[in-house]
Amino acid sequence: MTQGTSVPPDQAADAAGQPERTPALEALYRTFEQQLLIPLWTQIGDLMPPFPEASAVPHRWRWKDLLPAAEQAGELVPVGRGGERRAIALANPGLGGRPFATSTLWAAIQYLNPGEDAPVHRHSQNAFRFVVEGEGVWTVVNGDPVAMRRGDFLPQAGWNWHGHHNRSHHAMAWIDGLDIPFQHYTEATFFEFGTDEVETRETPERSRSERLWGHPGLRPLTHLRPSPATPLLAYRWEYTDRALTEQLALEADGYRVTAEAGHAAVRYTNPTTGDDVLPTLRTEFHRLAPDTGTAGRREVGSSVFQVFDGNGRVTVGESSWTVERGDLFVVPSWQPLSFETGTGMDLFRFTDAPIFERLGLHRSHQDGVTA
Ligand code: GTQ
Ligand code: FE2
Repeated sequence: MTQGTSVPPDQAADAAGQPERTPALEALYRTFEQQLLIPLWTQIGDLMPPFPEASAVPHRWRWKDLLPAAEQAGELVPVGRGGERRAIALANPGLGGRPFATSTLWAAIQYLNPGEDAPVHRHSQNAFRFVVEGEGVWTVVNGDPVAMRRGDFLPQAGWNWHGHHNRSHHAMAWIDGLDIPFQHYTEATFFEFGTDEVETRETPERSRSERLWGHPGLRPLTHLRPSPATPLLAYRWEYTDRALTEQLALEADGYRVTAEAGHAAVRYTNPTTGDDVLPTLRTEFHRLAPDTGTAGRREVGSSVFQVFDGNGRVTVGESSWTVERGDLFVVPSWQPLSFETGTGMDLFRFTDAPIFERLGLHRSHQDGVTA
C-alpha cells in the first residue's frame, strides 16, 4: 500500500548488492522490461524495509480552518442524491492528492443545514460519526434515528442503510471516519442507493438500539450471538466522560488503572464480543490530566486524532504542533507519538489496528519494549 519510489535497473548499478553493469546485464534488464518483469534485487530496499516506511506523513488540520470551509460549502453546495454527502476529507500530503487521511483511513468534516436530509444509502465501508460540538442532527440507521450531540460516538457498520437529517434550526458539523482507503486499495468496495423518500422524521431522545443495548453489563437474552460489529449505535458522552473521570479519581486514590500516570483511556467496544466496535476500525478516548506528558509510542497501522477539549503539544515523528479543540492530526504507521499538556487535554482517536491484529501483523513499541 505504500507508494515509495523504487530503484530502476539503470540507476541501481552502484547500490549495495547490485551486479556490475556489463552489456550482457543491460540486455537482460531490457528483456525484463519488455516482458514486464522486475527483479527483486533492484527493489528490495523499498519493498522490504527493516520497519514500516509510511507514505502518509504526520499532519495537522485546524478546526478553525476546517469549520469555515465547511460553512462555505453549506452555502454553495446542495446535499442530495449523487454527491450523497457534504463531506470534506482530509487529504494527507504524502498520498498523492487522494482524499485519504492515511493509507487506510478516511476522515472528513460533514455539514448539514437546518431542515436538510442526506439521502439513504449503504456501502461495504465501515463508518462512524464523532461530534466535537453542536447537535440537532439524527443519523438514521436501518430506520432507527440516533441523536448526535457533543461527545457522542456513533458507529455504523458496513452495509447498513443510513441517512442523516437535521431537524433543528441551526447547522451542524461533525467528523466521519471510514475505512474507505483500505477498501479502495484492496478492491473490496460495494455501494447501493437507498430509497429517495425520507424514511422518518422522528427525533427520539434515545434510539431503539440504545433502548435495547445501552445498559452496561446487560444483554438481551434474545440477542446472545456475537456479531462482528456493534449493535449499539450511540456511545454517549455522559458515560465516556464518567469512565475517564473515575479512572483519574481511582488513580488519585492509589489504584493503578490508568494507561500511564495522568493518562486515562477507554476503548469503545462491541457489547457482543468485547472487541473493537467495527471490524476494521478501533476507536478510543484519551484524557490527559493537567501537567501530563506521555511516553513516546509507535505502532503498526495509522491513527487519526481529534482534540475534544483542552490543548497541548503533540509530537509525531519529526513534526510537532500545538493543538486545541477540534484540531485533527494523523499519525502514520510506526511514527512515534507523544503528548504534553498544561491545561489537560481530551482526545478522540481512531485507528486501523483491528486489521493488523487479526492478521498477526500488529506491533507496538514503548519504553524500549517491543510487543
Ligand atoms: O455520512 O454516509 O464522510 O457515506 C463519507 C462517505 C460520510 C456518510 C463520509 C459516507 C458518509
Ligand atoms: Fe455513507
